[in-house]
Order: sequence, then C-alpha cells, then structure tokens
Amino acid sequence: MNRSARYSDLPPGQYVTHEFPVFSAGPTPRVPLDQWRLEISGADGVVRSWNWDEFQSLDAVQITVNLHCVTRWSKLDTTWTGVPVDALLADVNLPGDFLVASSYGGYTTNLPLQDLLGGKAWVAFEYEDRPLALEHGGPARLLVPHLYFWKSAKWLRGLRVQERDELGFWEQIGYHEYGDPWREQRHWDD
Ligand SMILES: Nc1nc2c(c(=O)[nH]1)N[C@H]1C(S)=C(S)[C@@H](COP(=O)(O)O)O[C@H]1N2
Ligand SMILES: [Mo]
Repeated sequence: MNRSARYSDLPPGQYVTHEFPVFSAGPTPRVPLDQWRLEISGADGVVRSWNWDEFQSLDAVQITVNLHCVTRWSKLDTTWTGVPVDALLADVNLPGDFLVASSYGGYTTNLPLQDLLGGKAWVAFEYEDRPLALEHGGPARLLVPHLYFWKSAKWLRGLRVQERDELGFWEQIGYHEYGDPWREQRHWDD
C-alpha cells in the first residue's frame, strides 16, 4: 500500500529525507533475544509480560506511516510490522491516563495513554520486511507516528500506566511534553 509522498503529508517546518538517520541519545543496548522481555506495569509492579517467543506469537500487522523527527527530517511511507499496543493493553485494567515507555539502556518518554490506543501505536519488530536493525531499536521499538519520533522509544522494555504524568528523558530537558508535529510542539513553550 505504497503511495507517493505528497506535500500535504509534511508537517510545518519539516523536510523530506530518503535516508534513515540514526538518532540515539546514548550507547546502543544489545539485548539477546533469550533475555528480552516486554512488560506492562502499574504502580504496584508488572501485570503482564512476554518473552520473545510469546511476543512473536501475538497478532502482528503491517503498517505504512510517515515519521517526523523534531530535528526537522521526515521520512514518508515507511513500512513496519508490529503488534498494536491495543492488544498489549487489552484486559489490563490499571488506573491512570498517562504512560511512560521505557527502554533497555534507560531512555524514557511519556505519553497520554489514549495516544497509544485506537490503532495509533505499535511495538514494531520489522522494518521494510526485515528484522528491525539494532541501531533503529531492534529487537523491538515503540512506533507512535502521529507524534514526533522521539516518542517512539527504541529497544522498548516496558510500558507503565500511571495516574500522574511524569516527564521522560527529552521532555525533562526541553522537548514538548506532547509533541504534535502538526502543531509544531517541539519545545516546552511551543
Ligand atoms: N531508547 C531510545 N529511543 C529513542 C531515542 C533514544 O535515544 N533512545 N531517540 C529518539 C529520537 S530523538 C528519535 S528521532 C528516534 C530516532 O529513531 P531512529 O534512530 O530509528 O531514526 O528514536 C527515538 N527513540
Ligand atoms: Mo529525534
């Protein structure tokens, strides 16, 4: 379902790149698949968890989406395979409207819970039909394409539902708490 890129797909202040830049705040963590886990937690700890085989047995979908980085590059029509976050949070009844995604390596980012539901977010493990490369967040990363790409945590390790919003790594040092590319919410005061 590839379609050609249109300028209407490009939020204000962005330019199109055909590269796939790597943007990592620290060293790239290496997580062997036999030690990998994805955990859903709340204030009282972990409520669901999958090892790699269990995660692979979930129903995955293929999606084609545009990526918008706050440093102004956008990459259009990227295709991913991933498990909808809806499936991971189904039957999880934790109190709270906020969520913190955390990564192997310590990166965190915060999002309203609703932004991960309704077919808007995935835990992706393939890019263009191949296993997700380590530098792009393999074995699996969060993919939330309607927000700036820093919300798409690479090397995803867990999703924690919270009653109070808690700023993540970039959000604490000046990036916007929500990060809507169409409203150019790049920094705190945007
Ligand atoms: N764990 C982790 N996830 C992360 C980052 C990071 O430094 N660590 N950088 C974010 C930023 S700022 C961007 S633009 C994208 C970059 O993803 P890419 O390297 O696959 O292009 O990952 C996001 N997710
Ligand atoms: Mo970014």
